[in-house]
Amino acid sequence: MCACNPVEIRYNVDKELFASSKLHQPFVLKGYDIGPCVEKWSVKYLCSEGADKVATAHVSESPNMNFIDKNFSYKKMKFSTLVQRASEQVHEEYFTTPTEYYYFRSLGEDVRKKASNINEQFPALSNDINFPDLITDGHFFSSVLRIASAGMQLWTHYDVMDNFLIQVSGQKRVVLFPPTDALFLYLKGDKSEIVDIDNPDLNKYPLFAKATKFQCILQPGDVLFIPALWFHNVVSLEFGIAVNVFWRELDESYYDAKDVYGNKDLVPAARSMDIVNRALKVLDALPGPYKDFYARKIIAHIEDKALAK
Ligand SMILES: O=C(O)CCC(=O)C(=O)O
Repeated sequence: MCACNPVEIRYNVDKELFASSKLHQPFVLKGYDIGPCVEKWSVKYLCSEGADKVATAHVSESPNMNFIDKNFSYKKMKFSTLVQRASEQVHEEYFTTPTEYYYFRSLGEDVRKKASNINEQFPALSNDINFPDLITDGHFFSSVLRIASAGMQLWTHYDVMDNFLIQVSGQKRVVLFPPTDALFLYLKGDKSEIVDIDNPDLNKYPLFAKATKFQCILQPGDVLFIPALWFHNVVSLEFGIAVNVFWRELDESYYDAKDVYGNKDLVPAARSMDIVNRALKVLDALPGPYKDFYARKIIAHIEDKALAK
């Protein structure tokens, strides 16, 4: 049993209230008309609409894909092959052991310079989907097509932008943790080191016991609001298709101009991290116990001066 808090469910969201940031908590928006994609996006339709495209998929023998063991590889294939294979994989919990799990997230035309935009990469598909009418004009950043085979679990991570995750087909479990849990999640960059959040090794990760889990099961047609910096871990309970839309809540100048994924730390945060790393090098000049003592003093100082009270 999961000691989880349910993610709030809403059937209506007031645009002004949303824009005022008063709703900066995850919620599942139900009953929003996301368009004909829910009925139209069958495997056959997707294969025909993206038939000529080449796609790069994450492929793994483990359902629990993660960057810590790097237990997946990137494989290039025809988009239609990817959709076909991803849809055919059966998760062992249900039937038999699959040989491969697939995960696809669309990328921009120039993967290093441009963020994904499904209007450009999948123009025919983009006509079938309505994004929630809640994003402030001019703040849009990217739209990403995501395809996952049954059982696929995506590592716990945060993004620096607000995000609507629009579930088009298949059920999906999403577990979220608030940004204030950052110290309990053993971060490596934007990802948590804890790969198995359902059976965590609490000897290795004792602080994880303090984390606050929020959970929802997305159904086709549901839209999940994932605010910037909220950690999320996603399990596709079935073969699933989703689109997510990222947008910038803050002024553009806060964001790294080279960020095409929406996950590079904000410019002042990245600069602060560089300065901390330089400070740590300075501290290295001290013998062990002195270094430890001053490191603790610095932690106390940061806690006092920078954490929200
Ligand atoms: O649903 C997925 O496949 C992943 C969602 C995700 O990580 C995101 O929306 O940022």
